[in-house]
This record gives sequence, structure tokens and C-alpha cells, in this order.
Amino acid sequence: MTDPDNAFASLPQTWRAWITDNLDRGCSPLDMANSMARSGQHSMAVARAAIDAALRQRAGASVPAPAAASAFSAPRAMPYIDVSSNRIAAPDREVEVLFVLKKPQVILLGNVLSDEECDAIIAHCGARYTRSTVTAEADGASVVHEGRTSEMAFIQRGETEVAERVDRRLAALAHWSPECSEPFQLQKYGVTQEYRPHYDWLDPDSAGHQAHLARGGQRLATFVLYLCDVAQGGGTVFPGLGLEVFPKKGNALWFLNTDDNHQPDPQTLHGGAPVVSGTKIIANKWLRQERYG
Ligand SMILES: O=C(O)CCC(=O)C(=O)O
Repeated sequence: MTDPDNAFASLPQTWRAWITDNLDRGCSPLDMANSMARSGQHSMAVARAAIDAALRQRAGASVPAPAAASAFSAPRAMPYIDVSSNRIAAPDREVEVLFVLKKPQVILLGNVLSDEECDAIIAHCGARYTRSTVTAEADGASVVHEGRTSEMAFIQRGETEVAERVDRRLAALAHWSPECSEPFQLQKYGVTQEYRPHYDWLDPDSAGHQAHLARGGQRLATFVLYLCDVAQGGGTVFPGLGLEVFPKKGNALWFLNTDDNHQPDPQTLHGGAPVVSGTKIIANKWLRQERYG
């Protein structure tokens, strides 16, 4: 077990310097602990204890560790879906809870959109699709990638009543302000098109993700809205969980991308399997820590 008072002093000099440097630069203790754990050299418990000890040392605190406040003690606010009943009364619609996976949290909801709403959103985007992109790790640019072969289109806030209505519904379901979310991003997949497994969270250790993190913080949760049925293929797959969810018009898939401390959850690896027959159209909605844009 880690001795909290010694946790910083007992680290190798390189790690002590790393912690000191990052605290000097005003980095978040949570992001730092996460990076230390992901280096594979420290457990999360050791990383947190060492950062807490360094913070106490800086404050010149003479109180022993158990009495001192920890930078990690309070879980942070998270969006959540209340699945205590099999049906959820959203303000303007009754939504069904179809399945719940507890950890990582993945929830499939039925009847989130009407057929008319799905059709109206698809019609609104008409022919405005362009080849999908991903965020480059190195510089954050939007780049075409062989792992994402679909086409995409965006619906900006305030652009159309139907999207605003659905946005308000999702915000109510998730107990999260609609302002703390990205605009709808539609993805259209023809036969063979796919999005290979990836994470939705932004990587605090990636230079290219910094500008995106600065605009609204981490992506805490994802809604994937299925806007049409697909004849064959096109499931949303979670390879590490052995889970595949098939598109059904009006359903919405929800998953949390982080833990309660807003740290990326590596169990959330997921992708869009190739469409075998038909066309798949989804709308993504990402919930951020803070006001977006
Ligand atoms: O196509 C899907 O089912 C998942 C899409 C996805 O993961 C994404 O666009 O980030």
C-alpha cells in the first residue's frame, strides 16, 4: 500500500521533476495522474498519492495526508440517463430502455426519434455530405483516413427546428445542458463503408487534441442516433466488449467515454462495421465538459 506522505519523495527523480514541471505549468492533477498511469510505470493509486503529496509539499502543509484534502476526492458532475424504469418520460416523448451494460456504461434506447423526425433530419442534409475526416494526432487538423470511409455532414445549432427539438430531448435524457454539446454530426455509409475501432474521447497527451480540448473540454458521453434501418451489416461494434448493436430507425445508443473523474476510459473502443447491404445514416451527438464553441 502507498504511504501517502512518502508517495512523492519515493518516486524516481525524473518523475518528481515531471510532476513539479507540470504543476508549474498549471496542468490538471487528474490529467497528470492519468498520464502517469498510462505510462505503465505507476498504478493510478500511486500516481494520485504522489501528486497529492507534491501539492501538499507546495502548500507547505504540515497536516498529515489523511486529514488533507485530495485533488482527486470529489467525483465530478457527469451526464446520466435514469434507467430506474423501463420507460423514460422525456419532455415530449416516451423512450424505451432496451438494454444497459453497466461498465463501461452502454445503453440502448428505443423510440428516441419518430420516423418523421429521422426523415426530416436526413432530408435537411440533402446532398451536403463530404468525405469523413478524423482529427490528426500531430496537429489536430481534420484529415481523410483510410479507417473512416463514410461521408459526413453537420447541422449547426439553430439551423432547423427538428434538430433543435431532438437536441432538447437528448439534453433532458442526459441531464446535461444542450450548450455543453457539439452540433449534430451525420455520418452516411454506403456498402463496404465503415469506421474502424477508435475512441471518441480526446487524448490529453496528444498535441493534436489540445485545441479541441480547449473548446469545451473532454467528450464525456456519446449519443449515436440511428436515422434509418440497414438491410445488412453496419452495426456499432465494441470489440473489447464482444458487443454489436444493429441500427434501427429512431433508436439511440449512448455510452460514457470517461470515468467519474472525466478521465478517458480505454474500454470504450468502438467502431461502425462495414455496411453489407443498404445505406446507414446516423447522427452523432457528443456531450462535453463545458460550453462548446
Ligand atoms: O457508425 C457507427 O455506428 C459508430 C460511429 C462512430 O463511432 C463515430 O462516428 O464516432
